Amino acid sequence: MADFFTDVPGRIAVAGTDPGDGLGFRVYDPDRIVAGRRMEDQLRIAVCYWHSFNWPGSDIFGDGTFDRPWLGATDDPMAAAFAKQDAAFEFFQKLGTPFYCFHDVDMAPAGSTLEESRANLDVLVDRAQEKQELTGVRLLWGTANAFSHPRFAAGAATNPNPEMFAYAATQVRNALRATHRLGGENYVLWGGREGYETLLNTDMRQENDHLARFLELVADYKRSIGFTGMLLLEPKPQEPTKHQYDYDSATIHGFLDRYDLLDEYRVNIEVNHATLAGHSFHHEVAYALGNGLFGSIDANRGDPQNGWDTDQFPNSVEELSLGMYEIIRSGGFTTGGFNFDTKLRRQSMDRTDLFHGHIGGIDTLAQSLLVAEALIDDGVLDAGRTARYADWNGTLGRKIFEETTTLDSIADEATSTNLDPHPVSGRQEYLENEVNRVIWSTT
Ligand SMILES: [Mn+2]
Repeated sequence: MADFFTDVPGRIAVAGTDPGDGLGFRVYDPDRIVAGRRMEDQLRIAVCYWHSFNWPGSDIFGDGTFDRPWLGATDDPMAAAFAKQDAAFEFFQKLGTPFYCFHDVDMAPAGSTLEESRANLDVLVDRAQEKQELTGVRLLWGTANAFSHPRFAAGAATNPNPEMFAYAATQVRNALRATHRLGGENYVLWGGREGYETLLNTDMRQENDHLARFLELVADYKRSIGFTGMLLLEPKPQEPTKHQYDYDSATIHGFLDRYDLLDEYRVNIEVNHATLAGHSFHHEVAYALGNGLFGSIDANRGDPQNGWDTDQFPNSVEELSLGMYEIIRSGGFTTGGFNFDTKLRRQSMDRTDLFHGHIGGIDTLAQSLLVAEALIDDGVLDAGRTARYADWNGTLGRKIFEETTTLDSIADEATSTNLDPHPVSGRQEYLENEVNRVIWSTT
């Protein structure tokens, strides 16, 4: 097929060779060594299939605005899927990033039966396999869409009807198998409609039991086919349901612990979902890292002035640097990476807008990575935290954790020594200034 992105003749230039038309990276340089690894291997950037090639630019008030000729232009859904796949791989290759991600129904059209859907997916997976070999582009993760079709209005794994559970299980079985065939490094389960609108019709405990059973079956299946990638759950607090069961990383942590699934799953944290949950991205990353749950990232941000999931391209070094700092100081990604689950704004209808969005977002991540390295080398945050907790290495701090210590023995000693501790400054403003010093001086 002829090129679709005709205004971009070849590979986007890396930093230092910017052609000056905005279609070149200003910071991203795959081979630059940052914190001991190539920048490309630290960031592990992935482009998503769905918002970039499947979504027509529609919103709840209006139809699609984007130039996506494979959507609805032909009566043959397989021919359309081929055209979409050609454009997607052309984009991946021209952008020059190493990974992509997909849902089953993004890549292949759903058939009229489960068997037809599976067969369609198999054909597109064969084709994707050839394109991966040809281009060197790899699969960061696959997933199944068990939320768009009306059958999933009341959820998939948590649907009151076990037939919906079985339908979704079949989709996940097929998508996980496809991910395995394509050498995917992770498999993601976003809760989609796993949540509830009203307790008037919902048994929350039963629905949670069903979700856990689903996740247990998926983990067993993963082992049975020898898939060694990571299984990831994606926290999101609201939307589409009012109460999503996978609210945030801490909620998922408690859920996995309760159902003895902690060894099987980690989290895929989205910047926008972190902020919708009332957290910073920094908080969600630090929580996941601190509890052995960290898996992968969706880099898309929200808009600070509204409360929904706008999935915009990242553009704030301030927002991303501290999360990046936590990731890099913990050793960086293993199987995860930064996926661009990002949507263009509806008026961004030029074909090159998809490049501008990704280029700016990737440069923002690249600059944040440089800041993270500089923060680690500078040491101001680590030194401050170490000093703040230093007394826990002293006599009293150690004694509190001794097995013979009781509440009485602590209280007796505190009383007899007339304990009168004095508070010290948390120095937040000083530390914020120190972070800015590093951000402003990083090149
Ligand atoms: Mn989102």
